[in-house]
Amino acid sequence: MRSDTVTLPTTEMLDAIKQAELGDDVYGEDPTVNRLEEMAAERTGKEAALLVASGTMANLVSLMSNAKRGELVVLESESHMYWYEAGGVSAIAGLLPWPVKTEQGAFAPEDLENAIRPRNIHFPEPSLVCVENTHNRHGGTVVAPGQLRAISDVAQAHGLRVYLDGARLFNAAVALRICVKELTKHVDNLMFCLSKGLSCPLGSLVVGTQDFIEKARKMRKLIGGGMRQAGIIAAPGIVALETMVDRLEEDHRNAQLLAAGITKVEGLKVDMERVQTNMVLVDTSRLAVPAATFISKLKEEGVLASTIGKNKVRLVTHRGIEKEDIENALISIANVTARLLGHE
Ligand code: TLP
Repeated sequence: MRSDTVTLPTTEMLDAIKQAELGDDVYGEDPTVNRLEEMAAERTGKEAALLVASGTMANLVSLMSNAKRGELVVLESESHMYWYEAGGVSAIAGLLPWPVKTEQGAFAPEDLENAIRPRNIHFPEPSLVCVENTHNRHGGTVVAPGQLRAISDVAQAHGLRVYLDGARLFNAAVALRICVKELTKHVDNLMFCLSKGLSCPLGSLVVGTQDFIEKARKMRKLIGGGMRQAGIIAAPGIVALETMVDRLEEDHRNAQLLAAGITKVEGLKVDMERVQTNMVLVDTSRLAVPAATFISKLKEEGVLASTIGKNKVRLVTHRGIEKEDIENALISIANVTARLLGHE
């Protein structure tokens, strides 16, 4: 349960890879890539899409295509782009990240308003606001359409674009039981990942206007991301969009089960309000050891988890983890915790 990125491709995906019609995508001639890009644009209600190798690359080419070097980008202070992308926002895109704190991932309109600095000779030009949905470090929390609209209203009033890191966008739509377009209509452009809950081996899609995607295509080439017979990546992506979205609900049910079980374990805490999709954040601060020690003990019991802070453990449900696995994991979690508390 370290991450939904560990999911392996289905047999149908492997068959689709074998049978994929291929061409050179840098010439725009891979029919399978073209089909996936059309599907991605259609699903999200945008004009065009671009297949890239990873979520990090999707975010990077999007930053480079939305803003010019030296400009300011407003990011959520716990966002993936700010925390986990090796500083590409400044090291490669040349932007000044302006982090803003939130309760559960969605900017409060007044906080966003305060972060957008007036146009002044001293300040970098603000050009972009980035939102993450679902929000990873907040525990897979969902940013609802109303919140996105409020964010977009503030950004628009100041002439800024809104970009969405939708690595787990389909989890958000499934959790809210709405069409994904209800979430994408409030942003200018976005990315979503095939390689997380949707179970593909790799790949992410950047989506937006025709002009934006043309620029992103050039930026992808610039950073060495132009791919040739990329249909072998696109083929499982098509299977994923056709067959893997609705099943995310099962991961969400398992996360609820897991979280509810952990709340009953003395010594551990879970904020159930944050358990909205396929993640569970566990507060281990009552144990005498850091979260890293807790997860190494869990590993000895066969349960893999990750830490996202000194006293915070992240567990992610995904395809391949069944209800019985959750029940077994709960037994291990209870045993390890009892031992650490000296109850055994
Ligand atoms: N997140 C990974 C790790 O990097 C932490 C995970 O296991 O959750 N945006 C968001 C919201 C993400 O969660 C991730 C991956 C990315 C972007 C980057 O995607 P990749 O790993 O494909 O570069």
